[in-house]
Amino acid sequence: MFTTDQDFKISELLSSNCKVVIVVHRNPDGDALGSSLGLQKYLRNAFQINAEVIVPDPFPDFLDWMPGSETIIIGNKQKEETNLAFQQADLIFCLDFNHPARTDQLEESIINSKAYKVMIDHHREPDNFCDAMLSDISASSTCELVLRWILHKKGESYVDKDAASCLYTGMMTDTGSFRFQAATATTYHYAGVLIEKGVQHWLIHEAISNQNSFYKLKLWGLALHEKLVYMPEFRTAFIALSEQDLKQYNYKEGDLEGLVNYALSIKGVLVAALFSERGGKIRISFRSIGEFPVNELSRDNFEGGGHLNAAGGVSYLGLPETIEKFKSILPSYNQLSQQ
Ligand SMILES: [Mn+2]
Repeated sequence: MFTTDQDFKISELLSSNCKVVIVVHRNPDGDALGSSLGLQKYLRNAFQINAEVIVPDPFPDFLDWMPGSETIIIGNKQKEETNLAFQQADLIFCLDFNHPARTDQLEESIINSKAYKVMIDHHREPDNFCDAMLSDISASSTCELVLRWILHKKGESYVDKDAASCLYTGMMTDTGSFRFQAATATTYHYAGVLIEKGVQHWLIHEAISNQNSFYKLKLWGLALHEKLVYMPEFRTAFIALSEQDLKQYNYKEGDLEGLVNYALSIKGVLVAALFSERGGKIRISFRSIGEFPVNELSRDNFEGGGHLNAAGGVSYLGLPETIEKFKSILPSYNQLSQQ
């Protein structure tokens, strides 16, 4: 939790009806949007503050049902609104990221702002760029931490159904629908608290999971039928998609979300990766089961990081070269060759 001094400062700012900006990482996901929109609604209910939620780039369509999503400012499209909001801000909440570079072009605005900066996040090794930090890598999600803070402030009565639905979404998406190890007793308890607020959890699961487009399914079909590679000797499976593959099926942001989990679902597989060639680079998603640290694998080899069981990375080599690099590092991980 924040220190007493930090808590006091934040409360003082909020009670003075200050200008608030809430900012999240690029490629905003369910946890980034859920935590920011949940916090936005809570601040409106508890302090009559209309916080501006700013995302560096557009969010996927399957999240556009979220209450408040229509108020979101897209940083790389609405530049004037973005600059104005940062200039006026007295208080900035940095949610679901540990380093300002994860906000791309917004990094400068965050660093240069004179506002009081508050981080709420669950990624490892947080950078020291905020005045107050609620950073806990054992939390399932940033949504869980936002709710923890609200409950600590005895603000539960200001969490209405909309805020609760947003916070539930991030807890759900960051834990693979409450399946991952990161989903603790607290996560389940908080989910219960939110359901008591009126969250229609079955509709949220429906809204997140059953929103496939025809082309997306065709792309997944291609990925699973032709692009899935299984290396039983290293308990590893991966999928690699070229720019051409994505174009062929009318790729839209978010279409690959969750695909890597199919590679991970092969019996006996401990590590899965998805390589996709987009915008002149290779984006990589890693997943693992148990103790295998894909965040370290990504940090050491693919300029990335994240969580023990879920991490991202990037490669500026070509697609075939990137895959060769990935294959070449597998033998150095003893955990993968021991049966
Ligand atoms: Mn998160």
